[in-house]
Amino acid sequence: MRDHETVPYSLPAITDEDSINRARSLRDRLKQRRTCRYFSDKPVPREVIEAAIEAAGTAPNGANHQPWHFAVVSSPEKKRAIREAAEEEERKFYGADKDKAKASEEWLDALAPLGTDEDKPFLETAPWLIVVFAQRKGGIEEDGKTQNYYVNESVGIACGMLIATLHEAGLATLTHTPSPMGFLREICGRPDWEKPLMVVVVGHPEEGATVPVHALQKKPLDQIASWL
Ligand code: IYR
Repeated sequence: MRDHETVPYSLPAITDEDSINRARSLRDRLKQRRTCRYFSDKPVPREVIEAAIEAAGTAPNGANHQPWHFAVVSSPEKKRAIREAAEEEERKFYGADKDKAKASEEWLDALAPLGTDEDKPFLETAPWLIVVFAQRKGGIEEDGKTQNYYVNESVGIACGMLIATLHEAGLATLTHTPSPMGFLREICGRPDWEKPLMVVVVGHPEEGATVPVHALQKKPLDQIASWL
C-alpha cells in the first residue's frame, strides 16, 4: 500500500456457528420484504427515515465521495406535484392517452404479471417519498465540480441499504422509477449535476394490500451463484 493515514480496524470476534446463524437470520428477515404498491396514510416517525438515510450514507462508494442526496418529501403539495408529473410520463409509457405506448410490446408483456399501470396514487398516500439523487460531480465538499466515480454503483448500493433498513423497521417500500424523471430535479430544487435515480416510497401497507404472485418466484442459489 502507498503511504496513507490510517486507524486500526477490527470486528468483534464471533464463532463460525454464530456467523452462519446471523447470516441466515438476516436472510430470513430480508426474504419477507416485498415491493408494495398499496400504501395507507398511516404516519411513520421522521426518526425512522433519518436513521435509514444515515444507514444508506455508510454505503461503500467511489473514492468516498458519497455521491448521493436524499430529498425527503412529505408535504401534500410536493407529493401531489410528483404524482401528477410521474403519471403524465407513465401515461406516455403505457400508451394510456391513445398515443402509441413508449414502452415496447415486449416490455409491456414483461410487466403484465405485475399489474402495474399509469395510476400512482401511492405517491400521494404514502407518508414519505425519498427521492434519491446521484451526484455526477461534487466530491466530498459537494462543490459541483470535482469528478465523482462509480456513481450509479455507489448510489445503487446505498439504496439497497436504505431499503433493508426500512424493511427492518417494519415498513413497506416501493422503488419507483418514472421515465424520464428530470421533473424530480425541479420539484426537489436540486442542481443540474445531480441525476434523479429513483423514488423510494415508504409507509405502511394499506389494509387488504396484495403483491403479485409473480414477485414470489425467486431464483434458487444454484442458479444465481457459481463456485469456482
Ligand atoms: N416505471 C413504470 C414501469 C415499470 C417498469 C418496470 I422494469 C417495473 O419493474 C415496474 C414498472 C411504472 O412504475 O409503472
